[in-house]
Amino acid sequence: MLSFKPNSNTLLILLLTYKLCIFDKIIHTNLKIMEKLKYIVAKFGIPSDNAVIAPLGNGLINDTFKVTITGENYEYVLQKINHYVFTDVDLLQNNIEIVTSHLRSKLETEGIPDLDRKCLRFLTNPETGKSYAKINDEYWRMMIYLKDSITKENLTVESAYTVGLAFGEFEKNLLEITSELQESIPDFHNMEFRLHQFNEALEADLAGRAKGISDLIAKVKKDAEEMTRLERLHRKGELEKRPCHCDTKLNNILFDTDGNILCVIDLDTVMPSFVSSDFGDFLRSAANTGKEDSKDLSEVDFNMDIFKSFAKGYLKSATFLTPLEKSLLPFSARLFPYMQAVRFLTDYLNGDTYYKIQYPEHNLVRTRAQMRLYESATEKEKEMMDIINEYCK
Ligand code: GN1
Ligand code: MG
Repeated sequence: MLSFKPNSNTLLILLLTYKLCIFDKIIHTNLKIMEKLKYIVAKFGIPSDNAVIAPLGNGLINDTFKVTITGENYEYVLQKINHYVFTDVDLLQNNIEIVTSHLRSKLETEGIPDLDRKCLRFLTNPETGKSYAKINDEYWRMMIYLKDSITKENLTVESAYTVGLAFGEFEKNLLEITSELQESIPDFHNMEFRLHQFNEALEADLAGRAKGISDLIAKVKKDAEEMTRLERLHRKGELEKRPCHCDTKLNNILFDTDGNILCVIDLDTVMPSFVSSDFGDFLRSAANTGKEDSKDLSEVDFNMDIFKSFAKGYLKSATFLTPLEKSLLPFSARLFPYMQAVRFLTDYLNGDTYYKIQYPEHNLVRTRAQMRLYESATEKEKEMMDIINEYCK
């Protein structure tokens, strides 16, 4: 009987052939993905044969691409809507259309030129007249890419003031459409609801992860009652909801190359909420001296200089705030790292079904970083209150 004994050359050739096959498969899959993306672009009436399509941004929910076509005046952003998160796409897009057309007409009245650089514009699917296309079981939308715009991951103390102005202005501009907007994710920033989801996940312990995190569970439970303050004030009729952005990350603001603010983006979660949402969630990312997912917790601290500057700008433009809303701003700066820690931990317990992760423990690492930020903001609550009182004099 013949037996096959590979020598080292044969092994090398086998390995190379294997690698080439994998490489070929990757190229083939990428080509198929590219064909699919071009097909979707064409659905919006844009000739896509020569389109160059590349991933854009680092969102945790939707998939986003930049579309460049030689000879075309505009570049575009193509986005797959995560419809497991935004389950009612019609409601979602309806909110966004109300917001963008309202903001656009305000800017027009003010005589602001070059509106496609100051306000998002979504393309219409000519077959349905809607601002999205349903392709099999996926939902896609396309908008104009703002030329020469940049996002920032880090903020200077000076620009925190202008960003504060911008978010206060954004909320103020939307006050007239309060009754027209619906919740694109019901109970999105409702702390009672998030704690309820956490308790359910803990009870079910689907991924068998509860035993390793008793320290975090204890921390969540210790402050749970205190952190549901806004819902209790709302029930008593003392605190109302207003249109908020509800995802005020720094990278949801587009700047021009000179550092001027062009426009607020990522309008998926614009909905009625407590103004704390925008104030607190912005500081959650911008006032963190570390990263949302820092492994080294000594990097994470709540930066009071950013707080001061952002609060000053925000209070200047958000002239509609009630005394109660103003007095809740320091609490908001604590609430959002806490709420995000609860949300990341819930997803960790559920086996990572909501947030995109880059490694198995990612949601746990994120939770620890957010909890550390919460603790740091808590230590500084009194100092924050003194600053707000000073600004409001
Ligand atoms: C999600 O995907 P992105 O970055 O827009 C999440 C926010 C969280 C954030 C944490 C709809 O936002 O609420 O604060 O991740 N959005 C949704 O990074 O859940
Ligand atoms: Mg978002």
